[in-house]
Order: sequence, then structure tokens, then C-alpha cells
Amino acid sequence: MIFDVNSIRQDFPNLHQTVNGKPLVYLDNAASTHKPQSVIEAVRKFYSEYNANVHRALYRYATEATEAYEASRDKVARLINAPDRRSIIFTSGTTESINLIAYAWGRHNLGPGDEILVTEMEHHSNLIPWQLTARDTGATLKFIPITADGALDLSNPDQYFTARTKLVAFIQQSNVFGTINPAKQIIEMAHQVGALTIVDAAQSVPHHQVDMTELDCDFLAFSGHKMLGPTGIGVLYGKPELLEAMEPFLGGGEMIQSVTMEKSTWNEIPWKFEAGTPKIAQVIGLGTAIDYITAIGFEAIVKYEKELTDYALSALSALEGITIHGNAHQRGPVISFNVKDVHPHDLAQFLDQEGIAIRAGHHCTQPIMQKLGVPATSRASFSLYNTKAEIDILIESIANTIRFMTG
Ligand code: 7TS
Repeated sequence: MIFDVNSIRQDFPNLHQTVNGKPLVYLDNAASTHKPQSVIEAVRKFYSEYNANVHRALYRYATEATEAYEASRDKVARLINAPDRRSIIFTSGTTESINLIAYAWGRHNLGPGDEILVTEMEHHSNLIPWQLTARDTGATLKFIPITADGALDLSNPDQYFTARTKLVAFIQQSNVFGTINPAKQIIEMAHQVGALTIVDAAQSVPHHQVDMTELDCDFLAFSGHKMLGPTGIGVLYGKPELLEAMEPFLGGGEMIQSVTMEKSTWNEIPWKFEAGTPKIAQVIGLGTAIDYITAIGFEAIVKYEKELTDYALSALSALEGITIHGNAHQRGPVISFNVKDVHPHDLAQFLDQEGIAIRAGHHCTQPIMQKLGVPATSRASFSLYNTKAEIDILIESIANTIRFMTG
């Protein structure tokens, strides 16, 4: 398929809105992306044509809903090259996926003397669950530091990867710096000391091929809404033998095999971890988002998003008084920056007047802000439907804001 951004943009109704009479320039894709019409239509079709609960009834629409729900599981497995569909558990998002491991694995397998290794680059959703796990189990939390370039400092691995390390939890692609971390290398170092790994892939799965067979991680988490899919849906990948050995997370319907008043046995994986009525419409919508992404293909997506990112980086750095945070060799389409004498919140408000949506804040990474010595940054993040013309509007509007704010 030939990559044609103009025709791609036609598929996204939300991109054609105006803000303050100006065309919307949406550059907050690391927070959440817009949805193509096919995803919106898949959700509408489920509710209006075959709405039913799954896995429990034999009438026609229940069967249709169950088939569509389970077909999405196969699509997810194919997308990330997971050899076994039982590895794919549907959750509400990255946050829930990580918490599932923290509760169903962490609290049953960790204790005093054990170490959980995270990095200084984590989104709060891959930090707080481990702070809570450490508190509840007596395990110790350790951190791989970051360098001034916004990369992981892996120069002293023996300091962090020890015989006590039981779990390594790390972000594959930074939502602040855009840095793509050497995931395969980190997973190998973890496995060498006998630790399990959980990869926060919320910012990587939407942008490049993430391959379970190649990475060999034990667990991996991502969210549907950052990859053209609905909100309220995410994925936890886990190696089947680990999932089978784990205790359940939430108890209730769906996750059981047999129940007496005194005790119960558990359903097979993945359903053991999908208690209650699942997110049926969202799962079906996610499957359609995956269809959309795979029809374009990651090769074209990576190439196009890199072109946009390089273009924006060079235009931004040509502006007076701009500090760009992070300078990793391998990076995704996310740029965080500060403008001298202009608070990020003021910049975001000025840009909003021009119809431009960027993020200003700590990006759920307060430890990074502390390390950078700033209260907040501005952040522009791109998706496959953004254009160089939109970046031109961004740059011009930042220049105008600087002129206005600093005289
Ligand atoms: N991990 C990373 C790396 C993220 O960027 C985010 C969300 C999450 C986890 C949490 O995902 P959720 O779907 O469970 O909420 N990141 C952002 C962001 O950068 N701006 O808004 C949300």
C-alpha cells in the first residue's frame, strides 16, 4: 500500500474539526490518538446489530459477539507475533495490565531480600504499582538511572542486575524523550540473573513492530486508545506457563471452572484473568484498529513518523530559547521541550487559541521532571495522520508566542 497521508486523514472524522475557527492541529498522540471511521463503525455495529454478552449463551447474536471478541484476540497475537493466543489477556489498559502482574504475580512471589528493578524513565503506571508491591511484600525497589541525553545508563549493569533481582519492569519507548530503549538487551540481562521482565509497551506497540518471539519478555502491556482503538481496552501479554502458574487477579464470573460455597477452581488462561463481563465493544474496536494499522504496515509508519519527527526536531531547534529534552539515537515520534521564559502551560494555552493541541505538564513522570529540574515540559507527539504542514503551524505559533511573551 502506498502511504498517502491525505487519504489517511480522510478516515479520521475528528481531524476535521475546528478550534476557535482554526483547523485542529492535533499533536497529543502520546496521550491518546483519534480513531478511524472503521473503528467507530465497528463499535456502532456491535451495539446496533449484534449486541450480546460473550461466552455464555447459544443464541445467534451471542455467538456472533463471542466470535468477534475472540477474533480480536487472534489479531492482537498476530500483531505482536505471540505464538500462543492464550498469552493475550484483555484489560482496561496498560495501567491495569501492570497492576495485574503486581497483584497476581508480585504479591505471591516477592518478599524481603528480593529486588524489583525499574528505571528512572517510567511512567507512573510502571512505578507506583511496584512501590506498592515493595511496601506490601518487603521487597526493595531499585532504579536504572537516566543520562543527560534521556537514555538509560546501562554502563554498570552488575550494580542493578543481581542474584536478588526478581523482576525488571521497564518502558520500551519513553513518553517524554521518545527514547527507544534496548529492550532485548535488558531482557537478556534480566534473564541472566534469573529475573522476570515486564515491558511497558504503551508507546511502542502503536509505532513499530514489537515481536514477542524476538524479545522473549515474560510480560508486556499496552493500551488500545494510543493505537487508534477505543478507550477502556488494553492488553497484557504473558508467557502461558507463567500465566498458568499465577493466582487469579479479580474473582467473579468467567474466570472460574467450578464453584461450591467453599471453594472454586479456575478457568483456563486467558479467561482466568478476564473476570466479569469483558469490554466487548472495545475489544472488537481494537481488532479493527489493528486491521487498519496492519493494512498500512509498520515499515511505512516508521518511515513516515521518523520523517515528521526529524522535520519537527530541526525546525524546533532552530528557534531561539528552546531546550529539547532527550537526544537518543533511536527515538519515536515524541518531542519534549521548554521555551525560555515561557511556562509550558502558557504556551499550551496560546497554542490552543490557534487550534493546536499539545500536552504541557509532567506527563505522569514526575521523577523525570525532578531530574531535568523543571516543573513541567511542553510535548508534541505525532501519529501517522499528522503532516509537515501541521508542524509548520506549530513552529510558527511557538515563534509568535515567544515574541508575545518575551517582547
Ligand atoms: N505507560 C506509558 C509509557 C504511557 O505513556 C502511558 C500513558 C501509560 C503507561 C498509561 O496508559 P493508560 O492507557 O493505562 O493510561 N501516557 C500518557 C501520556 O504520555 N500522556 O497522557 C497519557
